[in-house]
Amino acid sequence: MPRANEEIEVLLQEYADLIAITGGDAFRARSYEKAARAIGGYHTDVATLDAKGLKEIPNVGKSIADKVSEYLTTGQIAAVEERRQSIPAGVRELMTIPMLGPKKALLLYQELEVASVDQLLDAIHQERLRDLKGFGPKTEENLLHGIALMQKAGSRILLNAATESAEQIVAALSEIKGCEGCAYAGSLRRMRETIGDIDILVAAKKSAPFMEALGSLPYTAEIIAHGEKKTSIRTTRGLQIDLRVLPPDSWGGGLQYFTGSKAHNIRTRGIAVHLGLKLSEYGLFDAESGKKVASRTEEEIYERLGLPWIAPTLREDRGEIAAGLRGELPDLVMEKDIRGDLHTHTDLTDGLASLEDMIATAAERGYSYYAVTDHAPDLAMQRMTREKMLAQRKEVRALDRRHKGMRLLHGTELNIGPDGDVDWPDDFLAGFDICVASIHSHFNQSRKALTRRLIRACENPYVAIIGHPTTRRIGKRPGIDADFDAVFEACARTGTALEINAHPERLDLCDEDILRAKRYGVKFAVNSDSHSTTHLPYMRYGVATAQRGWLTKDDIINTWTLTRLRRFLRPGT
Ligand code: DGT
Ligand code: CA
Ligand code: CA
Ligand code: ZN
Repeated sequence: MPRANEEIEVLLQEYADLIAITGGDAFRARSYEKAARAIGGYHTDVATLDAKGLKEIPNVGKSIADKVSEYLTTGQIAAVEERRQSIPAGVRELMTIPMLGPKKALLLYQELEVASVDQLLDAIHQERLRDLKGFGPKTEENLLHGIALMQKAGSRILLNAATESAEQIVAALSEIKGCEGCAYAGSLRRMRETIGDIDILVAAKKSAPFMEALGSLPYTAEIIAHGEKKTSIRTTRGLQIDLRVLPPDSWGGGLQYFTGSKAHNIRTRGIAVHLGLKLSEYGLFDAESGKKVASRTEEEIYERLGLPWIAPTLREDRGEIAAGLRGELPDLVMEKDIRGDLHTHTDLTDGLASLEDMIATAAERGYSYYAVTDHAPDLAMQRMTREKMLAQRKEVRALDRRHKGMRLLHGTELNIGPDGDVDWPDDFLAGFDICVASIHSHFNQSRKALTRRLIRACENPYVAIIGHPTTRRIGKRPGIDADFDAVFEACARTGTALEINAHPERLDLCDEDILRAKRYGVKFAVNSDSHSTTHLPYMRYGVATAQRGWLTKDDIINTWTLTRLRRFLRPGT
């Protein structure tokens, strides 16, 4: 079900890790890593490309193109298989611990014969790491934290991976004769940031054809349970899918029940009991006579409970029932309300696509404005200079004249330094249409220092948006420890927007932080932070996260008209 691009990305990344772990050439490891990312983010399915087409992918030369072809014909890459032989699988597992690099993993294996996460935990508790060079008490603490983070993420998968799989399954099952309705429910319909398993519902009179079909999909690895009402499978990627077939007349009841959350359902069932009704997966019934009251649609069911229909993204028992009873549910922002993306990159820094390609793809999305915000020089790897920025601005202005329907903004993503300073002095910042500022280093400063740093960035009159405010990476890196209430207060006071970074690995701010920030009167910007044309559609995950934070159009600056947006970006002009 994933594109070959993603499978190859995973494999080449593993190859890069294995090269690094076996002490191979760091430059070589890096070049595989770059190629992995380039292939993963490439706009065309590599399975459709010939050797020449493969070499047109950035960072892909002959040797890597050959490996890709080999994978496409044989399903594996011999060089990767060979490297796998020389390193126990457990050592590779060590590398998946956030904050543990290949060098340390190899050292642990060679010096202490640690070859699994469990063995590492033992070694930490026995304080055996203390004798190793480069492993202090602080490292132990970081490792324990990293392991906890990894175990918490467990087998939950990211929202985009789950969405892509679920949409393919829904499409396949919808084709089957007798299908009167098909949708995904559960945490995925609520668009939670990670998904435990995918719950698919079908409305049909006969269940067998759907159960059969699920079991024989090309990516089904194992059938966990097979029954008349429910079938569960595990995909080749280890993801569990539960399929339930409902009588068409119970569609609304089933959808409401299996969308959850459990906490929301406990509330709705409570209301039903108060009204002398009973709510189940088959619908709403009179408690005494057992007569059916409503079951065909969710709308009917909520209506009979005295509630308006509640958007799935709100169904987390965070006050949505009370708000619904009062008729005060928020008029949630929708993806179509987004008029533009305000944080994107090109291949001038670490993006994979050219300025022209990014802009052309953005225009296809129907945006009325679009900001290019490449990295500023303090992120040294990016080798940015004033000259490069000014040259890019010229190009942006020229392209702006060519794109009739979409206005282009020239911006940058500044780095918030350890003291809260940013890369360039005011006179140079004044030349940008928009400045996003983000933390990219020194994540482990004290809480006080991190808080002060963010607040100083807000106080910079040229900084309009704080990018990925907590810097977390889901399942990989925790967010920084700052006093965010103080930061939210500063954002409201200085008119600085907080980003809702839509990248599925970030979703930063997260739903709960958004709810908290909104109480301070903060404005938000939902941005894709695209590094490839294939990332622009991530916007939908950012919008879903904004919905989970109860946001309306008015809360989000990139739903505003350009005139209103410009006034926000440059107050007083
Ligand atoms: P997940 O899969 O961990 O990401 O989270 P969900 O919310 O998809 O949970 P899951 O797959 O266990 O169940 C799907 C929905 O079915 C859940 O949101 C509510 C409903 N549900 C499942 N089991 C129960 C239950 O015992 N009681 C109630 N009230 N609802 C349940
Ligand atoms: Ca689920
Ligand atoms: Ca489930
Ligand atoms: Zn960034």
